[in-house]
Amino acid sequence: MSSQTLRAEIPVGELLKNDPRNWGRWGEEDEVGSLNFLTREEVLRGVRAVSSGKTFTLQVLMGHPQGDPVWPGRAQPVRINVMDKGHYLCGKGVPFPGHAEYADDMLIMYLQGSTQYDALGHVWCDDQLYNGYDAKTTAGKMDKASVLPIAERGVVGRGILIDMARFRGKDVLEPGETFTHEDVMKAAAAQGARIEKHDILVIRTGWIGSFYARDKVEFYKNFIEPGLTYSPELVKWFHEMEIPNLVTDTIANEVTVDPVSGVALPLHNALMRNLGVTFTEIASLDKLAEDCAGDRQYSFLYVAAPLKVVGGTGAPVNPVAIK
Ligand code: UVW
Repeated sequence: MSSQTLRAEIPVGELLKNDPRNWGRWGEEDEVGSLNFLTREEVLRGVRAVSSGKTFTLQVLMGHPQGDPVWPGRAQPVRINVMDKGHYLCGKGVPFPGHAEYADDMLIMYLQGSTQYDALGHVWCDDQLYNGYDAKTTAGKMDKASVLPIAERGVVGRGILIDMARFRGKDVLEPGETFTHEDVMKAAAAQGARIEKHDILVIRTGWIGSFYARDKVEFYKNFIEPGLTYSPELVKWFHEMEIPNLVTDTIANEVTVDPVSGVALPLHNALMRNLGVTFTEIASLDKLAEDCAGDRQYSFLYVAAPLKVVGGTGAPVNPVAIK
């Protein structure tokens, strides 16, 4: 997180002090939060959303020729070949009995440097993570509320796409453009869709899709993404709707700095830390959105499981939407 973007006017804990929390709701040892709402019945509700069998993968490319969208200050993923035909040609290939040859490579990246799930403990305030875990448990690796329990559980349920960019008549929302839960419901109504309790909420802004066509210096200059903006009413709505997972095509799932309070990323604390809503960021939603606009079917079975990284603050994922 770039410190230059942080200019909180009030402490985030103070801003959120009257908001609801789900701490203890699923026991003192819980580490998957609102994913507990995704029961077997919810999986079957997701399956009932499938009608055509069309599938869409929602991860961005890793190693795109135009660069990969990452939070300012995070390095690009680097993939390195450590074995290929070139090694054999210059006598450095590993000889196998029978003369089979192979290519091999490695990837160095931020675990949050692609489409990814945040661990519930990824962001905190007042020295406490989701469920009240001590922030000192993050030292060295995340001993509590890491991405691993999310990875082991997996995320399956009914997803619904809200195409906020299309609703506003744009290809992509403006930098810093905000929207509320009420806008989300209005966009759903305009789509002829209804957000149901326990839906996995997938919101398209067009932002990540636009990244590849933009000048990168411009993209990162005065970096401020469009997105949902904090209000107590929005938090109450997420709480009452029991939303298990928020998926967006932005790097951080919310407007970078709340224009009212000046707090950076307050929803990471209000939704993820306090309610246990899992965050999926940097999703690629343009193809899915195009198809939904075509057949007017905005709901689908959503299936995802991040990589099982022990102690990880997050992990890459390639979610699949099945219509
Ligand atoms: C930051 O650390 C900025 O948050 P995220 O990776 O969740 O976007």
